Amino acid sequence: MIRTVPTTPFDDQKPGTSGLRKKVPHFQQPNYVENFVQSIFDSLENFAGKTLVIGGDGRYFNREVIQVALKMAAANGFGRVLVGRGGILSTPAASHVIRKFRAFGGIILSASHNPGGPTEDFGIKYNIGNGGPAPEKYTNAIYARSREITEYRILEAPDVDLDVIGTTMLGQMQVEVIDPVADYAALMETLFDFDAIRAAFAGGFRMAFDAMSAVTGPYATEILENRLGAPRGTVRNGTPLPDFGGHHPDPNLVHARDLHDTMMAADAPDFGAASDGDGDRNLIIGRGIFVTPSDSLALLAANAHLAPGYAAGLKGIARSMPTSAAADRVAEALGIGIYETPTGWKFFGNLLDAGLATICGEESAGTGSDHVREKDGLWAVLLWLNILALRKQSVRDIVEAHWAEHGRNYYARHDYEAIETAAANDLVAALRDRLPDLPGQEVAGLTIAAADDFAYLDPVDGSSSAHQGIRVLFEGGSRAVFRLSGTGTSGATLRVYLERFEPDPARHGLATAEALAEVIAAAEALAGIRARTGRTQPDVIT
Ligand code: VG1
Ligand code: CO
Repeated sequence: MIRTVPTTPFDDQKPGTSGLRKKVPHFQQPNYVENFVQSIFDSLENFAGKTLVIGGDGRYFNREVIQVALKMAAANGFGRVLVGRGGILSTPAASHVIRKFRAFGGIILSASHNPGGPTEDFGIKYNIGNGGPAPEKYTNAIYARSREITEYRILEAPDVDLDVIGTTMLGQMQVEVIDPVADYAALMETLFDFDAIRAAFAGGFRMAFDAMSAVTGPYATEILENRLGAPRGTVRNGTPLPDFGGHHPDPNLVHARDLHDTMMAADAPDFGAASDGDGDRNLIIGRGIFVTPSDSLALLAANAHLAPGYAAGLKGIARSMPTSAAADRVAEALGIGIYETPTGWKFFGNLLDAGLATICGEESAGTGSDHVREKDGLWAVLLWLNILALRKQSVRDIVEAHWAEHGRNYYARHDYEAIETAAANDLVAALRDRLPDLPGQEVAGLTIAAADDFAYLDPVDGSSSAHQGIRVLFEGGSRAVFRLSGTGTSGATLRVYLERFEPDPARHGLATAEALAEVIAAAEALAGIRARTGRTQPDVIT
């Protein structure tokens, strides 16, 4: 029986950079999940009888929300739902399943790199039929609907058994529990030279992959160990846990410290990698060398033709605005387009659909291509493996040769987490007010060439997005960018992105902090971070 349940709106269901993210107890308030899911359905049209994909990163509360979403999909008239076994689908795998089965859309349950558990984070995101995160016109409509919702519809039925592959009926709706790994693994085989990678492992190539007790474990084990022949144990922390073992499933040098230490040791493997809670991010470390995500994007773009899926070359490269300009130099060298978008994967979808870009990336350890419409952690790892297997050089040699050819973009991001929201807003507002006066000024020995509040005009659909980050460009190509996070769940997080371009190979061996010292000082002088936030240093440097 379908029940129509009266409800009252919540005023805080505005999706952020990547869906709605809150603490679990917040989501557990009566009707909180139901309101948001109904708001998604209410803002969509013509989905009666169509297919929806549902899956999540396996974190605490995943199964409960999947049951609610299934019963609400049935009550709202979907014809079929594909759901990953155990409620599991990595974000890129969900994107692929939406595309492969030509689904109407998908609901992905994840708070990505944020911690999980009864008092930690949860999230809900809607993806459209191209497999990508809903663009702003959808998320704005969902939010508007959530402000005026008065009722939701749900089927009264027993829970669906999510642990058995097969098809059952939920009212009039078919529920297919699918293998979460199979379709994705098959896709990877079409893109990369599995024979070459297999030969490398057989020849003694060693790798460490840290799945961080998150969703990528089963995918990495199947692809790296079962299909590519990497020795058992190559995948560490490969079993997804609802609380990620109490860790932040964030693949950076702070939270993936063990992997970092492994890779800096004298007997380090040839290649180290990690992925995040929902499997869309990647961390790349060679023996003794960390590769910044911005450099990784540039290197992957420059070498992608070595993989069968990209042998025909790239149509273009897209990067988020705060990502370093290393990829721009590759695009220039290849004679292809480069696109600069606001932060968040939802802005890449149109460029990929229109065939303007083939590879996209963000400084936050997200890289991907037109094979799906999400960033894809394991994809980046496999492309690296493909390149390493064919070039037969170390990560360090490949990276240093790249710098010698294109110059080096020294880069770091400083995060100030859980600061007071008002202080964070004031800091950005004060910078914004000063923008017109900044050009020509000298700060900490650097001269400001230009400064603006980044706005994006989508070249495909003409939509615009303002206030996407304060950019301060210095003479000589250095840059500081300031923006507030749209994925945090407590207070505000200030992100300061710092970059310096160094063309001279004789100066490519500096420590990042040393190379960026002037830009860091200039950023502090401009924004007054210490005085405004009370913090003397960032919580996380990536
Ligand atoms: C962060 C990153 C951004 C990324 C987003 C979602 O957003 O900076 O690059 O697209 O997370 O990634 P923000 O607004 O907190 O800076 V994930 O892996 O959390 O889905
Ligand atoms: Co993620």
